[in-house]
Amino acid sequence: MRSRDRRSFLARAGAVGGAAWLAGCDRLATKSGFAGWLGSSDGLTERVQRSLTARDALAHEYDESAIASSFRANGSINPQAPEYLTLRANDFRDWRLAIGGMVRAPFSLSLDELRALPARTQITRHDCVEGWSAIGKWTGPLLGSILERAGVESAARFVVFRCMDNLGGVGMYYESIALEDAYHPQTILAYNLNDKALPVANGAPLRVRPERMLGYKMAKYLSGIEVVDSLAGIEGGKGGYWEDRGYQWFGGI
Ligand SMILES: Nc1nc2c(c(=O)[nH]1)N[C@H]1C(S)=C(S)[C@@H](COP(=O)(O)O)O[C@H]1N2
Ligand SMILES: [Mo]
Repeated sequence: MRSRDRRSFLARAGAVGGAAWLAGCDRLATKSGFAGWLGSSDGLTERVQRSLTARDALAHEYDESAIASSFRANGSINPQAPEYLTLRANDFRDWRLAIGGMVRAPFSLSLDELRALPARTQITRHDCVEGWSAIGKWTGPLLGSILERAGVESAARFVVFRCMDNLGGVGMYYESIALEDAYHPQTILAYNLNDKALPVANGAPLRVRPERMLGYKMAKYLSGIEVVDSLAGIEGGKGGYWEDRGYQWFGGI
């Protein structure tokens, strides 16, 4: 990133974080007593976790020697949606990632274009709520740099990830994170796992890695990224495939 870009990137990240924090305080101040707190446990978990750990704290990064010999795959591991099979048959040469919603300049990127961007590599531990962990090495551009290029509108609050699989049930997999977590310095769009193109089982051609979050937040098989100000009108309205089925939205670790 050029230093001018970097400065505006940091200013943007700060502005978003500050606004979200103030909104949180506001909610706290206007709630009448403890019952109000309990009534919104998801918001409570998010607030408590955010206050106990610095918002921009980094996930631990490991040495090469810690990398798991084979990275476990979970959830969808072999999507059968016709659109996905067509893209896969041609090694994703016709796939593009669409960036849209509340941005000034929507655009899309091919896999080659993504691979040409400045990238970050990080060796981190993936924690699934089903009770397993695995350490892997991920490479790809910062999500923040992509958002910066699109120009996020000031009223936007969340980034929604659209996926190309449906876990065999109704509704496609999707996920969402707060803008401040999208600008985290370890939130990347990964096209490589352990220095090789992402295998189909782990999300080919592209997945998101918000490293301070649980496994289900790490959406695989991305087709698009949408910037929004509310999650209410999307699918089940809870911000993600598993959230619509009862998982907690924030998913921070
Ligand atoms: N599109 C999509 N993304 C997904 C899932 C899925 O089923 N579909 N499963 C989630 C869950 S619960 C976990 S633990 C991780 C698993 O990632 P892995 O297959 O690379 O281990 O992906 C997450 N992202
Ligand atoms: Mo998971």
